[in-house]
Amino acid sequence: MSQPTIESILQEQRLFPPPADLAAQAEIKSAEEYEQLYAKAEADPQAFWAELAEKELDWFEKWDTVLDWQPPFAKWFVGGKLNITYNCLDRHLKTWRRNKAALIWEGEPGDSRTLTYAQLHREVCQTANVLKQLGVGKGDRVGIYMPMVPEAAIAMLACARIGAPHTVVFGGFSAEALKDRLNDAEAKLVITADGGFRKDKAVPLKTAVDKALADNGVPSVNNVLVVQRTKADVTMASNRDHWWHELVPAASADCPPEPMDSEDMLFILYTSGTTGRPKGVVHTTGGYNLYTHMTCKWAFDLKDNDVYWCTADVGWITGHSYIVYGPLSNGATSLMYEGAPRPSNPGCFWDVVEKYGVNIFYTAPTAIRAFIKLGDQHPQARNLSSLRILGTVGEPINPEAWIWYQQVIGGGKCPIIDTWWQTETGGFMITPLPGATSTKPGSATRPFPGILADVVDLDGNPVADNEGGYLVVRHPWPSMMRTVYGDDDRFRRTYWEHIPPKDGKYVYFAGDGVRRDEDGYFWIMGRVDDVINVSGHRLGTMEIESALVSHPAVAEAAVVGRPDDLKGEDVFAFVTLENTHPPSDELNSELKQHVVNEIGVIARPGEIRFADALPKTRSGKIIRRFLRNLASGEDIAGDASTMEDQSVLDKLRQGS
Ligand code: 6R9
Repeated sequence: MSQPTIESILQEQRLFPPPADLAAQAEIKSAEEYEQLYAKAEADPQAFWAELAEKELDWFEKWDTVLDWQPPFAKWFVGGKLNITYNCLDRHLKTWRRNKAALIWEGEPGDSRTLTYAQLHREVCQTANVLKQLGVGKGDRVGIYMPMVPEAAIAMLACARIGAPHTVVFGGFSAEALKDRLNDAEAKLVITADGGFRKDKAVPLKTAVDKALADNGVPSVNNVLVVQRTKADVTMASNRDHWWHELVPAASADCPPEPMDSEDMLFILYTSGTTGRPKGVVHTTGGYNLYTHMTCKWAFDLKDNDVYWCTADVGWITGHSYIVYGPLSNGATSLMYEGAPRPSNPGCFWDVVEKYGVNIFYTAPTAIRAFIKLGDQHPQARNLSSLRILGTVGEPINPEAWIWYQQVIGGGKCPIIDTWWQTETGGFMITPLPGATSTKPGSATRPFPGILADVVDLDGNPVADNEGGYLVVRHPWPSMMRTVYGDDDRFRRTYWEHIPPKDGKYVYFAGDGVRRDEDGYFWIMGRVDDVINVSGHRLGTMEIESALVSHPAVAEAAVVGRPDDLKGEDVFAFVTLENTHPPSDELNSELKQHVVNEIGVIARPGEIRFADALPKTRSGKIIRRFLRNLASGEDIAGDASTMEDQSVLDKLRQGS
């Protein structure tokens, strides 16, 4: 791993205090209040979380032990019983929120649907009963491969209702990638749709499921439940495939929530790591419910009459925590949008903000940069005055994009909530609180109360202010991942042994480089491992390399990230070919398409460069540092004397 480099954000000095009127009505009203909460949580994290768990969630049975910490394995609220769907649905039915909009959905073609808490509860219960009819029971895993339609959220909640962990696979993943994930989770059933609408096209999904399941590709799957969305022609296998619209409306709406142990698995979500195989990140029930609830409540300062819109896809952790579980647990109105800005409607996001009077808007820096490019005329032609709070997530936001977001979208009056967190952390870890934290463009600011974030070197020693280091967390928190599904050892190695424990104290290694300034603000500098971040999507370089070498023409491949104005980073691949296959433009395009088939469109390389050989150390390791330099058109940095064959570099340079 290389020491992270400090980039231009170092110079950013501007400070934006919380708007006074917003602070006066906020959950956490001042910097002092934040400091007090932080100090209280730091002094006794268990008491801090127990008090909130008691106050904010409904439990069927109370826990005996707040935290059982046997590093690196944590259990929260041990012995407690609850069901997250009770907290997200049933408890609101006893109040005026019964008829409040839980989900507002806008389809890309302009169709829309609103589900009140009572309606959502009913459909979740019916779907849960269908899952039971199809043989799914507590503990069985269910795959979800869906477009952004209400049924995606309903499917997740229906699984949680009966205690069947879901594993949502982003609809942009290919049949191959879907198959790997379903097999790893040994899913018993898959919920999908014929397709979904995106950028004026009907994108097929069911065909990918058919492909993944063909020739007994996923032996554990017995049934497929299919939502009809695009009305595309699909093949329905008898005895295996069932239409949602035939089974769900006919099912009973009576389905009591399964009492779950606080530590029962809620879901598995696959994410990229440093090896070729994606990791199944395991989250459990009680701690995840509490933490997504609290972070959503305090960082977005949810008010009961707010319309809250997170633009993520439910296939990512952001969709899980901040479209579905966090907002619904708070009784909020969560908006889901199926589409994306497209040439025929570059202002579609702002139409949605205006149409529903969105108050809280949460998106990614890559989207913000795309909006800047599309031009100010689109947001300016709409009334965005309802907006009160703006959030961002997924990658470091450059100060220019931050300021544009604050000025052009927020009209200079909305705090920018830059939330740093990960699939593994379950919820926001470092984030401003809108009424309490003065923001600095490009900084995720301060840790959430209860999160003991720190900056250390590779030996675990503290790093001075303003010096780059590794981001770690010193104390377990309720929504931390519990393990890598089926691989405790990988969990331990990846997150808890990079930085050696000191005096028996383990620290969580996030994989990000960071700098903390003199005010205690964190400036995330990006990944320090072989993970690249393309448009906020996490991709393992090894995953893409494995995909490339699975093609018969490829002898060896090395993938690095290249800085990209729009996407943050782009995939750049160096490939050496078998001598049976001469280089050609056709082969170059074929290899790009091969990666799309193996992983999905999000992993498509921006550039593939053919090389005679790759730069390697004497022990045979590819020197990615040099390739990163070459990909971004920089001079080769550092000492090349450890290289086995110096002429390789000269050739690669000439190629560029
Ligand atoms: C929620 C999510 C996690 C990685 C993380 C980091 C990057 C996320 C960020 C950010 C800078 C932010 N990241 N939020 N970097 N500022 N506000 O994105 O989860 O897909 O697991 O990605 O994304 O590098 O380590 P995930």
